[in-house]
Amino acid sequence: MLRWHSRPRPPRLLGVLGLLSALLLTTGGPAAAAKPAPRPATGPGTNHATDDPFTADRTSWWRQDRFGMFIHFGAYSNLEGEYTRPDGTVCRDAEWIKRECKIPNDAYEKQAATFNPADFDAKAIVRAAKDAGQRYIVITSKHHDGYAMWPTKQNSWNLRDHSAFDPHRDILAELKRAADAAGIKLGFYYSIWDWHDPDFADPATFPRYKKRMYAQLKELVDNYDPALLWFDGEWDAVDPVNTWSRKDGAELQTYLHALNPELIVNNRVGKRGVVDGDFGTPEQEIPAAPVDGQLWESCMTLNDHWGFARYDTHWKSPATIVRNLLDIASRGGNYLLNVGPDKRGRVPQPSVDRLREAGRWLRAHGQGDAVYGAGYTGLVATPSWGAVARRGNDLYASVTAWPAAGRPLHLTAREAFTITSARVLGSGQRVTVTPAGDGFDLTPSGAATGPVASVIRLTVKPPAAAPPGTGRGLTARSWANDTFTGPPAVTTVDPTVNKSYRFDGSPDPSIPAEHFSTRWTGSIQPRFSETYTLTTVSDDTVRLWIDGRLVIDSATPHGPQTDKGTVTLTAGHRHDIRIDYTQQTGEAYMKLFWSSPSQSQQIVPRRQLYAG
Ligand code: FHN
Repeated sequence: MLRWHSRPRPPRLLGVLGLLSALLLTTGGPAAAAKPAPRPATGPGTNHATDDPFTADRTSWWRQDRFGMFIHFGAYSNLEGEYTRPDGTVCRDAEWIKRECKIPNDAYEKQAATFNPADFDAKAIVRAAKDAGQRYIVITSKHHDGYAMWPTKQNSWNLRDHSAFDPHRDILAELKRAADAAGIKLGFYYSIWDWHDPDFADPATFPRYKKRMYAQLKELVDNYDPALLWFDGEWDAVDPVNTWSRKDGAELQTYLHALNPELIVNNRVGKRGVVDGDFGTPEQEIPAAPVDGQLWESCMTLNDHWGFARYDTHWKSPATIVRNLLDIASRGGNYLLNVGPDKRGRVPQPSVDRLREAGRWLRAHGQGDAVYGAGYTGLVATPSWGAVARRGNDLYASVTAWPAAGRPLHLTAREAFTITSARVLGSGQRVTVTPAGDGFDLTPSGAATGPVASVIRLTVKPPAAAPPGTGRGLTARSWANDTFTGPPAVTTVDPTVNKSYRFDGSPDPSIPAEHFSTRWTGSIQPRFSETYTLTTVSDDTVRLWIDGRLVIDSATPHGPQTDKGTVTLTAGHRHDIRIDYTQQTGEAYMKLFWSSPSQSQQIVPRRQLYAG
């Protein structure tokens, strides 16, 4: 049993003055009037999928902004990456230093009591993010060591009650005010895994920990109004044992969206799955292609540590930062790049300098258009010489290997389209565009515009599109059994096939959460005459036919998974579609996405689906 700290503080018996000071000192102004949290919808008939993160207004800013600043800052920062043991040996780590250096609890608490980030300058941090072109910030509110960076009322292991810091300050409130003033979104990282709370480690007392965790998250949402919650520490672990489950994640998502339906949440709220939260979180890596069935954000360190480590000078170059960002944006992802402030709260100058250089490239010649609001284009294949992102009817070819004089850059087209103009951003040089083989040859007539990357903006005439459809959705027949047996219990018209039933939901209040099935029928109407990729996210089974041909056959019961099939469709034509879906036990999901060279990945929209 981990008994690291005095048990969480019981509600303080505050006198009037104490209560008044507590109200005045709470973050973000007077404490929100106590109001009962709205009761989240659960139970049979509930579908927890309220929108398509790929197209929802709720996620629009996140999908446009592309580039964010991660900040790892906590009690561990006070050690600056080094701990000298009583025997004089030195142990090194950053945010894991308590664990990796086996620091005794009392020694870690003793050092935390000296933590005084007096030089934490929220305005300077926000300015550094803006100078870098980072349009949102995610700061650790509580890492695995359990130390809260705001004046939580749930325990005394926090920056207000256990530090040498000015008790009248609140760095999260300061950062919120500075971010709002600068038009930058603010999110909070929150570790589920908690090395400090004595109730975390024991399954018997874990519910008490969860109660405090929910209360802390409510404090963060109510007092700071974050745009995003970035969970971590969801994995199965020992010392302390981490019993966080998929069901815990499902319940927490429901709770959070009852607090604020606009919140964006990452997939580590659950167990880092395709159905958890709004986006996937590859770490220290860049996926080779768009991720099926989920938005994604690649998070990385700027050196080799998340938290501050005074000896770590292995900084990424501005060129690496920009090229990573271009690759990520061209595959439809976001880039969350980290800084680790030192024990005084200062962001290391080498971080600020490199980020500023990256921002300078983004601001030069409008090159940021290759990132902000840009995304994956299925029209062309990823070239060997750089990355290509699409933004409306412009393709941004970011060239990191400029060709020798007179030599072409080849672009492989996946679908017939025409290029109506080509211009190197920041240069007046002519670019010759020649149809060649399976695409085009782009031949510049001058030099690269710089050592990092040169951007050629190609304005294209995309493949013809049929007008938007007038559909209202597919006919959905659901049975209270998983064999489609007997007359359907309920028949509806579903605007989309976008179902997150999780553990408690079902198609109708009359249908239990387990052992049910749904058959969707009707027609699907593409806007382009192209080869479409249909992607399902399902649990437990799915089979999908187009015009009577079986395109997806995933009939072996499974957990949440993606399956894909391709089919050539004709613009404006209504192709028959049938989907047979079964839920047996446990979680239940069924989502239908499509994509094509001209269509980025999305839940198939209502207007392109017709009942039948
Ligand atoms: O253990 C943490 C680590 O300290 C850091 O916070 C990263 C950032 O995403 N997440 C976990 C490792 O995956």
